[in-house]
Amino acid sequence: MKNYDGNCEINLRAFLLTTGQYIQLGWVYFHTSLYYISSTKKTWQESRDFCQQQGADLVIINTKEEQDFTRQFYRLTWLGLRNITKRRRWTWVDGTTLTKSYWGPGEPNGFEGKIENCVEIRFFDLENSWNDIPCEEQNFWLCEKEATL
Ligand SMILES: [Ca+2]
Ligand SMILES: [Ca+2]
Repeated sequence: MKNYDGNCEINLRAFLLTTGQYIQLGWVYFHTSLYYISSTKKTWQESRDFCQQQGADLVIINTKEEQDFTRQFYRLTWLGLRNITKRRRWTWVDGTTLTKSYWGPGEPNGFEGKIENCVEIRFFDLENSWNDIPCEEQNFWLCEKEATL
C-alpha cells in the first residue's frame, strides 16, 4: 500500500537515480536542470542530435541566472536558439519564440552578408553574450535536461 509519503519517497528515489546517472556521465546540476558541456565541436544540428540522443536538448535560457551560468565555461557554445523563417524570427528548440534576449554588441548582424541562423555564446565577459553565426560552423555545445521532482 502506498500512502502520500510513500509516493514522495519513490519520486525522490527515481529523481536521485536519474540525476545520479547523468552526473556520473559528466553532467552538472544547476537550479532545476542537468547540463552537459561538450569537449568537442560539432555543427548546430549535430550538437542537437547529440543532446536528443541523451534525452535532452540544446540549452534554453529561461532566466538571468541560467544566462550567467552558460557564460562560465569560456567556450564558444551553441544555444538551443535558431532562426527558422526568412523574417529572422528567433525560436527556441521547444518551439517558443524569443522574448528576453542577450545579444552581444551589434548582434544579431548576419556578418558580411552571411546567413547566420544559429546562436552561440561568444562574448563570455558580457552579460549580453550572444552572437548569430552560420549553423554549419563547428562549436562546443550545451545540453539541458529538466530535472524536477
Ligand atoms: Ca533552461
Ligand atoms: Ca553575428
